[in-house]
Amino acid sequence: MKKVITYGTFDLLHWGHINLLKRAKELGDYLIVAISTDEFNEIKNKKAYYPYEQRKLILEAVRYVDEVIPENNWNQKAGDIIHHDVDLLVMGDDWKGKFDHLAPYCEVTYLPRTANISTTKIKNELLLANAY
Ligand code: C2G
Repeated sequence: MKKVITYGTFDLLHWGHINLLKRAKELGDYLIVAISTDEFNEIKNKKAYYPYEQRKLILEAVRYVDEVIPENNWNQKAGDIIHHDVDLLVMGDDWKGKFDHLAPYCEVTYLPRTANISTTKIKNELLLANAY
């Protein structure tokens, strides 16, 4: 069984996230998503709209996702790969090159980001829409 892992905040889950999860699952048989905790998001300077428990609940409802684990820090990936017996790490290509150091532990693949959608875009457009 080919196990795939990916990492992210996955706030205000949108079709760009779904495209990533779908493609990641298609590259293996089992997809683990390590979702950033609220504490780790502070370190990432990201303020998620939904707290961790809600983002986890939503992700667990996605057909492509087999397991959700917490992402607590930048340094847990090698341990996760070993502990969960992961064969492939998948990330959007805004991260291209950033995880190549994990190649000794598993395959690393970067997939093209989905254009014209992001959590920031959603927030900004909602702000504008309600500004006038
Ligand atoms: N993504 C995408 N297309 C978009 C938006 C996001 O393919 N339009 C991908 C990102 O490249 C990432 C995943 O969806 O692989 C999750 O995106 P974020 O929630 O923004 O994750 P990020 O904050 O980049 O956290 O240790 C890694 C970090 O936790 C990644």
